[in-house]
Amino acid sequence: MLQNLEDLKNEFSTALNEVKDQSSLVNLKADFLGKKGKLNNILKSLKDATPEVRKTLGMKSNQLKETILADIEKKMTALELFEINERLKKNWQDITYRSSLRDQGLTAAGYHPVTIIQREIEDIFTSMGFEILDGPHIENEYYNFEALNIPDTHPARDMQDTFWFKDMKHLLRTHTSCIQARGMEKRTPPFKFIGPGKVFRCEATDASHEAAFHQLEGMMVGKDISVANLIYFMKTLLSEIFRKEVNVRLRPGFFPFVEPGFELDIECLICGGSGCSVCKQSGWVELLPCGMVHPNVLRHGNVNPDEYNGFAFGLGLDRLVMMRYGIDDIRHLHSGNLSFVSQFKTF
Ligand code: FA5
Repeated sequence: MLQNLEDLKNEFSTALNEVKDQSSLVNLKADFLGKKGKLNNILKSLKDATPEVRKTLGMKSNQLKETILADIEKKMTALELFEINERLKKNWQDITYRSSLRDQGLTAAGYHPVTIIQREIEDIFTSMGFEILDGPHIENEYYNFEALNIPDTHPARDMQDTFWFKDMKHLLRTHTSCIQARGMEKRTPPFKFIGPGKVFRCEATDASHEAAFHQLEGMMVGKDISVANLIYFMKTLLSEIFRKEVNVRLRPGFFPFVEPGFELDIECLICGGSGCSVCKQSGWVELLPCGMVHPNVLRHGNVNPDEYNGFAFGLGLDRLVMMRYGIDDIRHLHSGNLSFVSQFKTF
């Protein structure tokens, strides 16, 4: 009988090795440990054995039962894992947004062209050691005007038609220059940063004007910074963005927060300079006003103008995007039209 138990153990090991799925394993368990199973058959014959043999065989058969149960449990866990992996292999799906859209026969939309160019500019400036700052869309008049050397009664407040809140103290920021006013306060020179974002003006729209558009502010403050430094950074920006020679012109421009101030225009890439609705028939597009930071602005930012100076610029991001991609109306950018947006790719 002991030999029978030993044979049963070997038989079970061989059978277990051949089991390839969970249902066969369940059957195997019933075959060996079930009421009418092989182990019980051996135990039935115990009734004719002597008490000593019964005791030894009872103990041995219990041990065998425990071993079989443990082996079955181990095998069950391994089979479950194997079956899950097989199912995963068969039913593999790329659940990323793009491919699930593709599976449904839809074309994935690209990034908005303003986002594409903004990120390119961020890369250009961070590679030159600039930080990227952010600021609130709802501003108070201090950061939008006063800190930028535009006091309450200054006529320059009318240069940018403003959406005021009812309290007449808060407004939708009219330019990203507020980011320079805020950024300066929290830094000690030397520092340099850019600040991209949406700005809002209460003005009528046309091919090159929107009421909500994007600017990208830049500021560098340190010792002995010159107009030559400003021009170097502007040239680097334009050559990186356009990757070809573009004609630019620098002319004097008035902004209360810079002295001297300049307007950097780009020859219109829509009409090649011959005149169109984007450049208002002038052949040039106002793109990049800039200048040397006014001492009063430095003072508002707790920077001593006798020790430090700097430059600032306020790039018109939407217009740059229009020039880069040859878009002949700014309103396309804000149309929310997916087939328009999905045409754009990075270089
Ligand atoms: C300013 O907003 C200044 N804060 C820029 C500046 C910063 C000057 C730092 C000096 C130093 P301006 O109003 O010109 O300047 O606007 C800057 C750029 O934004 C323009 O050159 C133009 O490219 C773009 N822009 C202005 N108004 C609109 C509009 N309504 N729609 C689309 N783009 C506009």
